[in-house]
Amino acid sequence: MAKIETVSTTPFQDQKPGTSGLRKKVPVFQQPHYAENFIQSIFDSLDGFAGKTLVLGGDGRYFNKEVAEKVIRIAAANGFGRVLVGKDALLSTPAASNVIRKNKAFGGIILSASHNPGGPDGDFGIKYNASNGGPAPEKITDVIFARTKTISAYKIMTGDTVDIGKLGTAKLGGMTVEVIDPVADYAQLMQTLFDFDAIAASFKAGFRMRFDAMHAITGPYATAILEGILGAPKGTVVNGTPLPDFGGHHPDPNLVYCKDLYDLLMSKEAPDLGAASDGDGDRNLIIGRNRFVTPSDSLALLAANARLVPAYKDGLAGIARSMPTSAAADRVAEKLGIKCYETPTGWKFFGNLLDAGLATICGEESSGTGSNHVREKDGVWAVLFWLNILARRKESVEAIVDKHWRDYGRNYYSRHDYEAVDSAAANGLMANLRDSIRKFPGTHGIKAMDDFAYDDPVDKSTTTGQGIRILFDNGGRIVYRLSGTGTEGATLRVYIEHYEADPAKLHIETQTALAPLITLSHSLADIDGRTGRSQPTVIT
Ligand code: VG1
Ligand code: CO
Repeated sequence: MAKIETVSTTPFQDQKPGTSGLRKKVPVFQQPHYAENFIQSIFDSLDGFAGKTLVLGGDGRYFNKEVAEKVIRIAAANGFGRVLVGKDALLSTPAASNVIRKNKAFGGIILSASHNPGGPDGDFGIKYNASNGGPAPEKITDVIFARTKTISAYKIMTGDTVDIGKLGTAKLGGMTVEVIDPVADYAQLMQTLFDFDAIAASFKAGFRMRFDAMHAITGPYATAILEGILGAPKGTVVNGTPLPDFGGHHPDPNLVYCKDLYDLLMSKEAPDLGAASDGDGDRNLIIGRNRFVTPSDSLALLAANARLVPAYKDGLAGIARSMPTSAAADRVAEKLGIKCYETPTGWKFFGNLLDAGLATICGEESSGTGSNHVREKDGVWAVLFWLNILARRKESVEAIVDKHWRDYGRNYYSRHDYEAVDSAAANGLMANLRDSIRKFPGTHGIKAMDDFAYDDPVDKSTTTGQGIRILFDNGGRIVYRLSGTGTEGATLRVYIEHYEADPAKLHIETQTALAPLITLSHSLADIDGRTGRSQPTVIT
């Protein structure tokens, strides 16, 4: 018999949601009451969900099912009317966003630490998404965090079991649990957006790609859509079975963790397109034969070619990019005569712009692109967007990118990450940069410097302290910020950008083109002296 129990608990002091939900090591989440406290704190921070629908899914990483069961039991005890859960508690992040929107759910809980490693010693995460399908804005995550610090009890439905490995509907106490196919609704949505006939025809005519699902959530989605609906040859999707530890790999689709894919695309055997997605399916990597497309360029290119895609054939209302993302998209917006919004890092800041119809396409330098079709970034969507463009233009990725650079100039761009540095040292480095805001301009060709703040044009909220920007006279830029998704010490991210309009200088190796700014990025912040690191851990 199902029964509501009230369990007393004591607060944990470290449950502050970061850039995208609460992320901690698995053993932290395994502490008694840790996950329960956070889930109850989410519900305590929301009003009016009695009898309403909650969507639930995750990226399948280690501990996913256990926490999913806790969410279902706590939701039932707190009075939700229905939980819509992906089979085996699986849903990619964009698919969860779609399920929330399609079913007019009250909100959703996504279990994921995205691109962070998984497994018993890896990372886990919990994120709340609101009824628009997007990550809760800061005004909600602040309330959740405050609640985690005072919580004294949580409610949980005990007894009775629900099998979430089987499609169908069951009851837990007064709540309905509906187990849904994680892929079906998403695949259907994609078919309403893109020219599937044109893409299928290009596969039929011999177009070849490799999609690396990195043993993460997009395996089933990519297999169903690319190989199933679009008729790409079997084997197009590799590493397509989601594993709790992602096969021991780091499910971050960048050139470091997808080196095999990169090498293949640079080789004689290269297919036309290489693509990959991350742990929870919201990021994308795009590599053409012989040409890696930076995420910042990809955003600009998708925007510039949007009219080739049925869903965007009437043009874009606006573009939005996170502040560290390169200004390549700004140039496209300018030419299109539309606005380009610059937001703080994290998809939660795009939600208002999308809801208000101010932006249609959004992107981040960290391999995230998406549109108003959901309220999350969307890896498979970005790949289909590229396939649609390629099918319509019938040119190579390389040719399309080259032409874009000739038309708009090139924003050379790279991000240097210094991972797991001492937190005090990282905070000291940032504080020191903040103190230099008045001192640096006028030296080294620096035009301006600030600590980025964002005024949301829709809800009028202001978010401060979002990263130090150094702007150079020649259009170059260095940005420093600390990661809000890491779980070990601090990660310093340094974003370096240089704009080049000279047609004779469009094909320089990126790190070479950026070398003077990279050197300056070290000295201006005294990275080496303060962190003891002379080299970044990861360059993307
Ligand atoms: C990183 C990226 C950011 C992205 C966030 C979540 O955040 O820089 O652009 O939105 O990850 O992406 P941070 O704070 O570590 O720089 V995901 O795919 O991890 O949900
Ligand atoms: Co992700």
